[in-house]
Amino acid sequence: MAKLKLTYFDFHGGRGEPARLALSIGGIAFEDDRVAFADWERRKPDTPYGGLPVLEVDGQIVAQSNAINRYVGKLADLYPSDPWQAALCDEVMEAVEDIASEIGATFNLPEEQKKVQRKTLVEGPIPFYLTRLQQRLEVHGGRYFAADRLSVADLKVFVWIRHLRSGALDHVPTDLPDRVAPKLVEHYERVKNDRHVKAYYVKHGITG
Ligand SMILES: N[C@@H](CCC(=O)N[C@@H](CS)C(=O)NCC(=O)O)C(=O)O
Repeated sequence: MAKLKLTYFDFHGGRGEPARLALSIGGIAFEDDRVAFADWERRKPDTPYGGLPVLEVDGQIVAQSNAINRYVGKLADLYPSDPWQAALCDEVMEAVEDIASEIGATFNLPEEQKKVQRKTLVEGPIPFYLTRLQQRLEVHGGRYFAADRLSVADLKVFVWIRHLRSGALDHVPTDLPDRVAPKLVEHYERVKNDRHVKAYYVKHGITG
């Protein structure tokens, strides 16, 4: 078995969390390398594109969260083998990436600008992606985004909804997903209640 090291920031969310979850669900041993924000400037030049996550596999590095998600999804049997279902899984991960990038662009703005930009996101792009993802979920049976079973796409959406509802995003109402995409919140609960996902958060001391 290859030796895996997944490097991401030291919090329970973001672009690295779906891969952490997938590896844990699959029972695949990996080094969970968590970078403290204070160490990031020093470590940034060692990454291929100046961002995290990165995954080291037997000493070789792969970057880009969705490439990592696909790779670990294959290892953990959380990525569809059927090409069409795989495309549906990819579609959803890229859609989350689109809106996550828009939200990410507000992180380092001065407070007033951040407030304005987040208000714009709350009035347009965030509800847009929530409702469209909900539609795509329903088109494909309403339970999971691809192949009617848990995949890395579900984990990526789960992590995004968890972030939106967490209160960690200033100026984004925590009840936004519940108001505009209740079926997506049901999906979030479905993933959250998966026994492996539950066990992962219990192991990390996170409840609720
Ligand atoms: N397209 C990349 C984006 C990577 C990215 O921007 N990651 C953020 C964390 S979620 C980051 O490293 N931010 C710190 C920085 O850009 O200096 C991916 O999907 O992995």
